[in-house]
Amino acid sequence: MTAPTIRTDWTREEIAALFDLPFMDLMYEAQTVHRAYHPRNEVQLSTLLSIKTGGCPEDCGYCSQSVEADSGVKATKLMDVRQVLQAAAQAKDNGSGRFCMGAAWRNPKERDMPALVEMIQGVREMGMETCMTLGMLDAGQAKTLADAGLDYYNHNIDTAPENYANVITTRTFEDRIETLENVRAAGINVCCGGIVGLGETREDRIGFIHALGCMPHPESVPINALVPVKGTVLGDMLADTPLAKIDEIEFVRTVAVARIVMPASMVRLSAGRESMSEACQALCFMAGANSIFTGDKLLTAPNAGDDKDAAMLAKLGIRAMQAAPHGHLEEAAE
Ligand code: SAM
Ligand code: DTB
Ligand code: SF4
Repeated sequence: MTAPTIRTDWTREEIAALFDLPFMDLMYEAQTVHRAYHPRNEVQLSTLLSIKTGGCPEDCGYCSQSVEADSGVKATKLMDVRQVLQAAAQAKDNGSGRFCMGAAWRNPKERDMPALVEMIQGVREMGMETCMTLGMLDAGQAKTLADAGLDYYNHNIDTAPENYANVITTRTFEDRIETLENVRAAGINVCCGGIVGLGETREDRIGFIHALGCMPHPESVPINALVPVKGTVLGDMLADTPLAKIDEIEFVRTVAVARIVMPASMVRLSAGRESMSEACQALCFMAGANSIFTGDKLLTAPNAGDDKDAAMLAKLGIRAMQAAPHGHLEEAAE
């Protein structure tokens, strides 16, 4: 297959038509697009660390770390640089190629910047790619992180623009776009995706992929399945309803449509793997997912764990993708 062109002029109708395809046709197309842009049977491994947990002033309805949530997550201060680097060294030993540091902030404060810069420099010196997710960034902060050597910044749009206010009220969809623009302008690779299973409609999922497909495509697109946490607005609202767990076929469809719409991006099967069968994860890889979070913890929620993942990947004949020297997609795909 000649590589499909990268388009940012997708219409909602085109995306709806992809979602409507017979499942096998959708899977076939997604895997065909995947092979035109990415090495087959390879998955990139990232490891997460929460460098500042809980007490977040934002009210994201899915999140255990919001001050609004009664989830039992204890608020902590920003971790010491030394401790962060220890965790990164362990992730590297476990075969991870990228270390993602997350903070439960609306935005970083100026006083936090020197420690963040040291973390980035330290992780890079170990030969791992670096990623951070710290909330909103202004242009100056994005430049400081870029100068320190940050490879990726994660900032999700989470859901369709028209569904955003049902999930988060303390910021707008446009605030998210502004930070993404600052990150891109600073020369940092963009990691941007969202959550499926928030109780959204198919139309919302179409709007979500449409929004991602019509911006400069993020280099990395995390697709999270909601981890329903007791004490969060959405965890409590969906509990004991038919929407408590997203239909697995619909989840796989969303991954496949993301792959077709953003052919060159890395699509990450993110939160929610712990409660997914290996068969469902295998379908996600077939649908074009080519990145996962490894380790036994995400930020606050449990993850599958290194041993379980190593066994699954071996069973599927999937290899760990080698980290690109400077975090650039073109080099990774060669
Ligand atoms: N505070 C920063 C922010 O929101 O940009 C960074 C950390 S935040 C936890 C990163 C992303 O994790 C969110 O945008 C959301 O997509 C995902 N996430 C958070 N809680 C989740 C949950 N319970 N289930 C699935 N995904 C979740
Ligand atoms: C993303 O899209 N998923 C990751 C990462 N970006 C930072 C976070 C998932 C968090 C899952 C819930 C938790 O651990 O609290
Ligand atoms: Fe805060 Fe991020 Fe959680 Fe929202 S998702 S409450 S911004 S930590």
